[in-house]
Amino acid sequence: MRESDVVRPAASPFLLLVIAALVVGRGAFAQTLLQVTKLTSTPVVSAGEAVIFSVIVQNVGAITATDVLVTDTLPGGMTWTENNSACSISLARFLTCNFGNLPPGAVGVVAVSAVTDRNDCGTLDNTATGSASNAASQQDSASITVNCPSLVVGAFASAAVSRPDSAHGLTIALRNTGPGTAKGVTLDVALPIGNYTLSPPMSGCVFTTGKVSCSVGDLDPGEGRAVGLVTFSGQCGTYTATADVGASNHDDVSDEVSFAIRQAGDADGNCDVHVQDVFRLINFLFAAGAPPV
Ligand SMILES: [Ca+2]
Repeated sequence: MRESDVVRPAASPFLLLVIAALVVGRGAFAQTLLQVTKLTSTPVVSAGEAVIFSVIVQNVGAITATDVLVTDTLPGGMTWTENNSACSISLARFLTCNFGNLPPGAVGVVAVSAVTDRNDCGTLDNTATGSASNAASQQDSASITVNCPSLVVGAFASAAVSRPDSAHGLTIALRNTGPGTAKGVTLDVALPIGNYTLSPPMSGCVFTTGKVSCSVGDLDPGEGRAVGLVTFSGQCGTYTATADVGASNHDDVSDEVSFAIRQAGDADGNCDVHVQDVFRLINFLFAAGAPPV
């Protein structure tokens, strides 16, 4: 075979263009590398407490990152604020930071905070995005758990029926059965009759007409209180006491209890036992009259 018969691979014009573009591109289209880190210093809170996310964008490449931008759609349902003049928040939750040009190693940092409430129970997931005109976008995420309280209340009478000349007791029991602290718990009890005393005594309670109001304070998960009330009424009748419990981070809950104060043998409930009580009982038993109270 003669040498002239050997087919030499010719340098493709296309390949030359690619090489030329790469050489030129090192100057005109050089890329750098961003690193985005999302953090929280408040990974677990109770409803009503503040939550904080931080975003750090760093140029970890070898050349200046240009027009560095951080965007972050923050969890809804609360109003967020930020702490960097390069940043702004629109419509309560849309964070934008223009960090400009970041030389190699430089960082842009912003912290955002908001106050949670009873409607924020659960997990707040959040992802921040960092970008530059000469770097690929990067993302990082963080989560915050918002624990809510769960208040339960029960109203109990010491006896379903008691005598006019004996003490009648009420107990109001309340407990936080949720995973979050109940903040600023209050108890209001509507009291149907007589003058009541707290037994045992309890601070933070104030009596007004027909009512006692107690500032219970915060109740941690599992924590409870029992409030005892005693009255010497003297008035016969059937009564209902209503207990309402609320907190700054919980909806109101209530319970009620009914009890009677009655003389033995007092069929008409007027606190006196007379012959008409006997007739009233007979009338009920044999003539289908109105039932004795
Ligand atoms: Ca009577």
